[in-house]
Amino acid sequence: MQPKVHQGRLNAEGFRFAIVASRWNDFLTSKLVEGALDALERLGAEESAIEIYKVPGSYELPLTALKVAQTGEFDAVIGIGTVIRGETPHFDYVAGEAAKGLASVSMQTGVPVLFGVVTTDTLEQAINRAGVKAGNKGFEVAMSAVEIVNLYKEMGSGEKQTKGKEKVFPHVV
Ligand code: INI
Repeated sequence: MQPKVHQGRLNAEGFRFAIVASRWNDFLTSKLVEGALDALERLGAEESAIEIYKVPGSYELPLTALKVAQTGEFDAVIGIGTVIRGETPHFDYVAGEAAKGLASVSMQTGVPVLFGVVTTDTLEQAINRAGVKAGNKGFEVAMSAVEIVNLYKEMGSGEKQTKGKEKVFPHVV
């Protein structure tokens, strides 16, 4: 069997991206933002097609992402933050609300909202995920954003899907 496979290309040209980034643990979070910008640039996004919104902590990411998504100006919103279990008794609340809230913004608005919040048990694990040694979660999440906007664009422009009914992903058409 060879079923038809749908997957997004890695081409950021023509798309607009918002990064909503927490300032908490900024020495790591700023590395994640740099990683995301690096990926978007390498995949062809224009500098003018990217805007960054900074918020105090990861708890503030969801509502900010909602307001950003509601502007209708962006094809995807990338939430970025760092929450370290060892650093706070609030870990579960902050990390949990950020994850639930960002997912809920996606579902409410139809705009893809990517989860680029590093949640770790230790500072060392967080350092490892911020590309200080290798691998940068910000880079990865931006790649995912580009892939998903391309997938939704393809789905939104499919003839069968649009015939006689409203488009499912109006924000990317
Ligand atoms: N916010 C983070 O993004 N990471 C953390 O590790 C963190 N800690 O440790 O508490 C954190 N707290 C702040 C929180 O996100 C809110 O900004 C604050 O509670 C005000 O609403």
